Amino acid sequence: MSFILSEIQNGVLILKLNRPDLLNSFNREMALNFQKELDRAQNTQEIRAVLLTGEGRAFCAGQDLQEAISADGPELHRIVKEHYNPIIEKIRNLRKPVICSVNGVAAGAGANIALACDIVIACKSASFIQAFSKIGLIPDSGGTFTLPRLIGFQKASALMMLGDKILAEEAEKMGMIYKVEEDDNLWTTALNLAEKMAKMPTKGLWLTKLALNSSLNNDLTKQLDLEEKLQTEAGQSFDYNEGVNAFLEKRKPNFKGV
Ligand code: T3D
Repeated sequence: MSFILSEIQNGVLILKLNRPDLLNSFNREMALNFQKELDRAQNTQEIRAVLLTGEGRAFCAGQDLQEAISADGPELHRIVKEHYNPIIEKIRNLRKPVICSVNGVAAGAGANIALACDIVIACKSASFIQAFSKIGLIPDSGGTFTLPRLIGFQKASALMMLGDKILAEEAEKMGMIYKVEEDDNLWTTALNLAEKMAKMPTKGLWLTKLALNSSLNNDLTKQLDLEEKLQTEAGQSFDYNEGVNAFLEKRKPNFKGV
């Protein structure tokens, strides 16, 4: 049984974390398989969006703590360097939108992987826990970068130090995630959203993501220069031409992601 279930549907690569008995916590094999799937998404033209979720009642409980303390498991610095850091880099640098459908608890690295995605929706019963402080660790998987930028420094430091459980509706209110759905509707909503995005001008979405990534560090002048450069690139795409012509001809556009 693979720890990552994957299938392509209508241009969407659906990835399901699949260790439900252990709340989809990550061991090495699962982390490396996940990285391979993200590489596949990057290198396959047919894939225009990625949808990430968890099997069973949880989204992901972070690192498999059994593996972390096992004498023959990978050392802690390798877990961070070889498992989580590449996952976060690959999500942020993926030239396709990544939608995360949080179907239950997202704890530790599981929470921060979800928050690294481009759009995060969660069901009402889902929750987010920066669980690291409870076991003497610091938040990894980009959490110390992402969370203060999403919800502000003060809230982020409190959540990271206290390890409070934040329910989905509260997470939405504080800007941690995009939207909350009723439990029964989550999957349909997430899949519809991913399929819709896969039909959009995905090259433009990638350039938007690139600009957003850089906006986290650039000053205004640098960001304006970058927008000029990326807008020029977007303006040379097939999709821009198609989008404008479809608008003027009053027809539906047929975007190709190039
Ligand atoms: O080396 C390093 O660790 C570096 C990497 C760090 C990255 C990290 O992610 S550190 C943070 C690791 N994660 C956690 O600390 C979360 C641990 N889990 C929990 O706190 C709770 O399980 C939850 C709050 C997520 C859910 O609670 P609950 O009551 O719904 O479920 P449960 O009963 O605690 O868990 C169900 C089973 O999953 C249980 O196994 P059992 O008793 O049925 O055999 C539990 O042990 C197992 N499980 C849950 N999380 C993990 C896990 N097993 C291994 N590792 C886990 N992270």
